[in-house]
Amino acid sequence: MITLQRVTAISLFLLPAFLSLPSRTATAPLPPLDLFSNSTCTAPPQRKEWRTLPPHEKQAYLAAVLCLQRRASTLRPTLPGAVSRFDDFQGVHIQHMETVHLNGQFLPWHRYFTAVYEDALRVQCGFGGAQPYWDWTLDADGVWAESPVFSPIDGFGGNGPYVPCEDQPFEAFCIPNGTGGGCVPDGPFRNLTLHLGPGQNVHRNDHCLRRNFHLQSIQYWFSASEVAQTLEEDSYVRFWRRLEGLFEVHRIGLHGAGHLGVGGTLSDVYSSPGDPLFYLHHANLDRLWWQWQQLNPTERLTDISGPDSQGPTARNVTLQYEIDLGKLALKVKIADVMHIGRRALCYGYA
Ligand SMILES: [Cu+2]
Repeated sequence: MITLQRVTAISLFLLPAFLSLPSRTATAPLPPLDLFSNSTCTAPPQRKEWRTLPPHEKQAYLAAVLCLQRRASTLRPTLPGAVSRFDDFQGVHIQHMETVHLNGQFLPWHRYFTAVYEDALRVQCGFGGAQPYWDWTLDADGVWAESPVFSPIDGFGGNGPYVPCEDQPFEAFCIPNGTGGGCVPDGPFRNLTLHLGPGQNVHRNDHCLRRNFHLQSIQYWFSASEVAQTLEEDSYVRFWRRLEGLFEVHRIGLHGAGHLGVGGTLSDVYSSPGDPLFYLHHANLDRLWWQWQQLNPTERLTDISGPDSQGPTARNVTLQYEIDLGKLALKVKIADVMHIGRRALCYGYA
């Protein structure tokens, strides 16, 4: 069980140290990304599985992510520790984590969040492709560490060296029985400095990207039968609940298994988008939602439900419910993101 309270305590404990860091030059804020500015969708870009991309497309994607990590943050008034545009996305996830997980907004919110990230790679970093996804089931039967997504040459780098949980700086998000825990030692993100996190911290706190592969999560959950049974659920609520899972070892679902199977930064429920693999993992979850919708489009392109929070005053999520990405993007209604090839969105899955 991941203990969230621990991290808040750690963040408060470290706060004075953040305040003494030199501040960066402020930049004029950009308007939020507007995915409606070109709302016709005639040739939707096709999102592909990472290993099917030719080498030059992999390099183009990795270069765009590195570029986003160099672009200046525009959300510093609300995210004091953000340095880069990449941090802005991580920070918005931190700020919204508690209202967009374990509730009915989970899939639409992350669908829109990933699409806005993809849009930022294009608009701010000249990326000409589509957001790739990672079908982890292709790696679960083989040697996880040898997955093409972990390639140090044309992937995201591999596991951190072994560090026991008690020796890791952010023990609250450390999974027992992990095989790593240290900083990612190779690949394009080996020198990545994360500025926000861990946990809910949005003040400057430079640290490395960590991974801590947890093989039991993968072997148990990333099976063809778990995917098939998830797709067989007959309502949005049942499908979403099974897919998202809970933050518990025995009910982590496909979503939780990706976060915990990679571990380290990606297992931090608040600041997991610090690992660029977050977006490939969530694109694959989105692909499964889209597959599920396509099994019965008449009903499922409008099927949305579930509570909008975890508290006793929760309302029911409807198609009219607004998805809030803070100042990252304009608000849209859930109805606007139910179909990936129309309206605010414009992509497909190959
Ligand atoms: Cu999330």
